[in-house]
Amino acid sequence: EQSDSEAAVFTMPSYACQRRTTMDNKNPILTDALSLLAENAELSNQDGRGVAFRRAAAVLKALPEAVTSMKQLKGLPCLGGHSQRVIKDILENGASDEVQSLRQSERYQALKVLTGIFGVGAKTADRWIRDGIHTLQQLRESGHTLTRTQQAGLEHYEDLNMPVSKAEADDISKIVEVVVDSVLPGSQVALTGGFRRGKQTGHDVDFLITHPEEGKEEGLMTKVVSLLDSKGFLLYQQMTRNSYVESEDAPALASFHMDRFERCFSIFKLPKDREESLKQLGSLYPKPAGGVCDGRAGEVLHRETSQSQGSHSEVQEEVKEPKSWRAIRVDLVVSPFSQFAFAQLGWTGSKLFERELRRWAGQEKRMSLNSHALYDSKQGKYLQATSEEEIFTHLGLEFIPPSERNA
Ligand code: DCP
Ligand code: MG
Repeated sequence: EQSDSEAAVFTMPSYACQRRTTMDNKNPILTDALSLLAENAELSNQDGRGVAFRRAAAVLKALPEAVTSMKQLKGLPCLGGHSQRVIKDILENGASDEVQSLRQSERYQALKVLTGIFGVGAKTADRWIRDGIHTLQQLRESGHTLTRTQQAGLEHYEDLNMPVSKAEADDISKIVEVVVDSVLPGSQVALTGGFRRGKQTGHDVDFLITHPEEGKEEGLMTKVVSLLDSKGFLLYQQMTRNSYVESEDAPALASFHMDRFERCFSIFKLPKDREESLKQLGSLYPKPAGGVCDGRAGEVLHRETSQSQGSHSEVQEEVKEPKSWRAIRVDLVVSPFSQFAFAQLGWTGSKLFERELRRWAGQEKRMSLNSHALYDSKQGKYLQATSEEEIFTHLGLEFIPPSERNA
């Protein structure tokens, strides 16, 4: 009924944290093109341009319908000249020459391959490309010294570049829950990152761990990681203090608590067979009957085990050995309970949503937000919060649930 010239003119607020962005993207061709330009800018150390393209893509992701004509875009924020040119090309010709030739360029493809190695960023990849290295084979033969992280990344390249499914994320959740609960009963484990936003696949699995008694979480990361390791679940791990605490705010505090590791980048070794995960958990599962701690995680595992028993075949295992496990990137973050809401908000993403929240706080409210706290410069004090909802309220924003933070 609506002719092209009458098509709705869209409007929307300019910060991504003022908008609801679900996984249901009505403009995937346009947003893929703009995301590719963003990615290329980021890989070329042009972060400003990268953000501009990310913002433009995010605006289109939040639209209720597919764009059919340039006229509809008049009232929209964040669409600069370059982005508009790309959108126009795609609307008129079905594709953008600029994006097509970028996608096919040798440099872009080499950047993709090399930064696909865990531990390799844009700068390293750029240096290698200038040394004539464009492929993994060339890198292996070059004799370049690799960091421990990069060695692990190269070794598990194929697995780590295969998207992680929600089912795999759930399997890992159960393992992490059982291990964390056995190290410190009463701890809470929450899935964050893309899976919390409802994504069906991800490049890694992100967890946030805390304990309702403030202070009990100290030293937890070290214990969790060493138990996971001793049970054979880790191929690689690197524990760090949060860079914010270390570099800016409280170096003295960080070194005072000797064991305040807050973050762990790891590569999980996930058995493809759930039964095998149970065997590996050994005495941690099932929980001893009548134990003090609740066996919630254990129960879930138990139920799924009895379901999978029918398909389990010992004969198959003896025929040639296909790899019985898969490497998956897992990030663990430990947060004191008093900071948990800030950590949840800060680690759920999307990356652009986070960036826009911080920009909103600074530019519109003279506040400073990170994954530990919210500081109000006007009142000269920190604002406490025990839920994400409260933080949105402090910021003067309508609450946006995780499933609508897919900017
Ligand atoms: N995060 C951030 N800044 C960083 C790293 C992470 O703000 N430098 C936050 C936002 C991310 C979340 O942590 O959404 C998790 O980071 P990921 O890189 O794992 O991103 P996602 O989980 O959103 O996506 P993917 O599915 O690719 O893992
Ligand atoms: Mg993630």
